[in-house]
Amino acid sequence: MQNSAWKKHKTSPLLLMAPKTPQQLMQVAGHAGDFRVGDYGTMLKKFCEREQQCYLRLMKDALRPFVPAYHGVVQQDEEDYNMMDNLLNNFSTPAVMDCKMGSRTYLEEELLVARERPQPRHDMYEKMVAVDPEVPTAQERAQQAVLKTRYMQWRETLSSTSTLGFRIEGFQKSSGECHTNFKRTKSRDQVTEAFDSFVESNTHIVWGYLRWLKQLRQVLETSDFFRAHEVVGSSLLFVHDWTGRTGVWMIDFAKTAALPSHITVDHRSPWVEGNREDGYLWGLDNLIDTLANIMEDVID
Ligand code: I3P
Repeated sequence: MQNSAWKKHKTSPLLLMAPKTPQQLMQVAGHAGDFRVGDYGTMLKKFCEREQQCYLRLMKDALRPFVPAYHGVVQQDEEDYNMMDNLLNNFSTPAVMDCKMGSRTYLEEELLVARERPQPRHDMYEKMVAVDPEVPTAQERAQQAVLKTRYMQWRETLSSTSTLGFRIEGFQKSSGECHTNFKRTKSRDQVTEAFDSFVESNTHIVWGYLRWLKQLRQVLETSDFFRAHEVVGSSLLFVHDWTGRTGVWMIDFAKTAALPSHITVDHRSPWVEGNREDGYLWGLDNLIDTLANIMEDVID
């Protein structure tokens, strides 16, 4: 359910978990291996202190209804895990989609590290040339490696992250059919097409999602947590099932950083290094407009 990296492992962790029951169908995306099924309808995600700090604050924030309930740290096989509610518990064979929010997918501090201690990565070079062999520079080709920030920026401009402030990472329909090939899904039309496929053209579901997203936007505008954080690499988890039930939750706070008290962000302004803007609300505005357009096209 948390995090976003089925792309890393090619196969959706959802499939790895053989989702036969709602309890098992719990991870739409995420670094495979980071998740476990917990007791009493919970899920466990590999411990990350930054994420724990976020959840502790979120449990006392206006955003609480829009995040999984957090239940503290548990140990399994000598590993620490953050324990939280499995958001899919109340759905019947749900369909799930992971949408990564924001106009930037790496933290400013990652840029600084990349400058001070550059560590070009071969795995990211390979992922890059698999999509477009023309992209690496002569130097990157010689090294057969690229910096992570360079890779992340390239992914942003290739997808709708840079143009719309969000991108579809992947989805799984209730049939189990999995779609993860969205690296080049960039235009509003392409996003609309993908979304329409996810909801199987069911406008009742689109309507449900729109209501959730508009409520979320209202709450974000008042949230103390949101005001005080740079929210990067966080996703919205969309869930619906055949009964028409829908839900949207914010997940994955491993790269959400508290802002120094002298910095304020509006989450809509363009990012320039140092201003810490993440484009989260800009993306949410565009996501809402995109879904609203689907509804208008149906009504027209
Ligand atoms: C991955 C994606 C993830 C990122 C991961 C990338 O690329 O950008 O968000 O994890 O970095 O490999 P892709 O989607 O193209 O597979 P983080 O957000 O946690 O940094 P990683 O390989 O260092 O985990």
